[in-house]
Amino acid sequence: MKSRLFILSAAFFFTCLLPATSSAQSQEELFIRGDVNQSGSVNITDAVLIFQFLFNGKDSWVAPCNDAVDTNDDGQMDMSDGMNVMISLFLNGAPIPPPNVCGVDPTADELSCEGYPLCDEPSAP
Ligand SMILES: [Ca+2]
Ligand SMILES: [Ca+2]
Repeated sequence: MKSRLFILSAAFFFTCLLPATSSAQSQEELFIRGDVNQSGSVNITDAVLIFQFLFNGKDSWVAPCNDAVDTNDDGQMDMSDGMNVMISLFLNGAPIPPPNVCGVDPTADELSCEGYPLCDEPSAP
């Protein structure tokens, strides 16, 4: 009887608790906001990629980290994100919100970051 209880408890643990733990970790993906192409810096190429993504559709290019595309940190991926990069770079606009070096998203939103290998490297910026 005790062994059945143990097996049921172990099955409950592995089916219910472990997936919740791994999903919580994926929300803490490190990234650099605005560095869409993961080059280590934010420049005009990132703005071009954002516009390409928006105008040509997801078939033209898939953003691996939607949080990096959301350059104004409003929880949406739209034209204002590409414009925000251009204004920040060329018109002395407000700086792009953090994280400006590898870090987690300080604000809660529906966007995810499925992969940002640049920040996984030991000498990440
Ligand atoms: Ca970049
Ligand atoms: Ca946005």
